[in-house]
Amino acid sequence: GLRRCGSALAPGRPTTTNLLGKEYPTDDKTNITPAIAEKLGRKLYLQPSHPLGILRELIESHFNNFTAHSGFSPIVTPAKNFDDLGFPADHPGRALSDSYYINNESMLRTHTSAHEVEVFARGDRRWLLTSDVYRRDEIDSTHYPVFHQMEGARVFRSTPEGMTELEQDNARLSEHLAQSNIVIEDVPHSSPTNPIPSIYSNHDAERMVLNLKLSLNSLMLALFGGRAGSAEEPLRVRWIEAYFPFTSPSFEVEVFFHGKWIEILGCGLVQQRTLQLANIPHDVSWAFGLGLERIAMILFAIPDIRLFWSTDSRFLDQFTPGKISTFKSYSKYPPCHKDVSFWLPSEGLHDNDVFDLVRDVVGDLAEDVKMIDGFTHPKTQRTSRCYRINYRSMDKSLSNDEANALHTDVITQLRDRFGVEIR
Ligand code: FA5
Ligand code: MG
Repeated sequence: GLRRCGSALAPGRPTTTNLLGKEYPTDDKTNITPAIAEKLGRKLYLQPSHPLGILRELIESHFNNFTAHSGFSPIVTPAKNFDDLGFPADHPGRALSDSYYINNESMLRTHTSAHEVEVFARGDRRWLLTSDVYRRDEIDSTHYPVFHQMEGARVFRSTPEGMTELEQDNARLSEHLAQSNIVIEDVPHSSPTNPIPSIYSNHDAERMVLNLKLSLNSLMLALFGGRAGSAEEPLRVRWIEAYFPFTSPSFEVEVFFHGKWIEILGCGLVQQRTLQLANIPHDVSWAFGLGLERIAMILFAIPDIRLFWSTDSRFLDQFTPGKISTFKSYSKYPPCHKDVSFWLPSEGLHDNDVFDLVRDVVGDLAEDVKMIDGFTHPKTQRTSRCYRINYRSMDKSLSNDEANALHTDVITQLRDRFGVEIR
């Protein structure tokens, strides 16, 4: 956790922070909160009877000839998370409002792609990597500042032999999919807005994108086939053109579930920069990154993303290693809405600062937080905002007194930390 040592330069900010057993100096970039620090090292995805662990093993057994990595430290340099992957200097993801920084030199990875260069550099040619990732974001039933991703990649030699291997694999996968109850809405393998980089010949790139699509469609079938709807209803998968700085062409994959399209993953052909930094400039690769919670919430019918962090046996005891089962809600305790209105400080305040403060002060007792009103006074030019916080425990009924006490803490901290003027 964060240790307050009292610095004369930055009163109130601890001078060091201890994360995963190591002491890190803090500085003007530090924005990691104790609520986040506490999540490091939980390794939910390694617990065999946790839904995230069950899902990880399912995907690893589907890609059974891939090397499965886990346990890479979440603390990385901004260079690994952004620069090495070609993120421009002004990319919004780098902002303090979007990412957690420990100090100027280190941050919490925002995606598993942060490890692409080092895993390619080890010489792994088919690999998976699972880990916790961290993003400052809104608070609701599908967003949590810590979630889990799995990265996967497959490297090919851009030689005639490499491409023959690719074609054989494409033929095998196509045959398997042709016999399955799956409907795919496809996009072109490339387009003027989703171009093939010059290191790839057009012909090789087309075959690699096909391999990527076939590999991921067959994963979607393994995960969702038979569970998407009734037995007669096919699984519907939709491919969409996307953009990532480290792949091109790039795509997103969505699955139709309970009447909605759900974004499952991003993927594409790996850009030259990554391959060069990894010392494999003569090879080509595809890569994907998928969100484990998104998939697990569907497969296990888990209604709220906070549940993954529950230590309540009524949650944990429902799951069996190796098995997808339907979660039965043991509680829907009454919600309790409370509003807070305030004038912003002159320097303004980011929504994510408010959300993070709520998580920090009341932990998982906040179910969602919404900005419900905002205006600027025409004469004074001061801005007012009103946030509605929905307090609800997943484990017990919260009394109105308890909710009031939580809300009072939030208001006090908003005033003390951000200098807002409560209305
Ligand atoms: C990425 O993170 C890229 N690194 C993915 C990638 C890897 C692209 C390799 C190309 C090659 P994105 O931010 O879209 O992309 O996140 C990927 C997936 O993580 C999403 O499709 C979604 O399933 C999941 N995800 C993203 N944000 C959240 C969130 N706040 N909560 C839960 N899951 C999320
Ligand atoms: Mg996305």
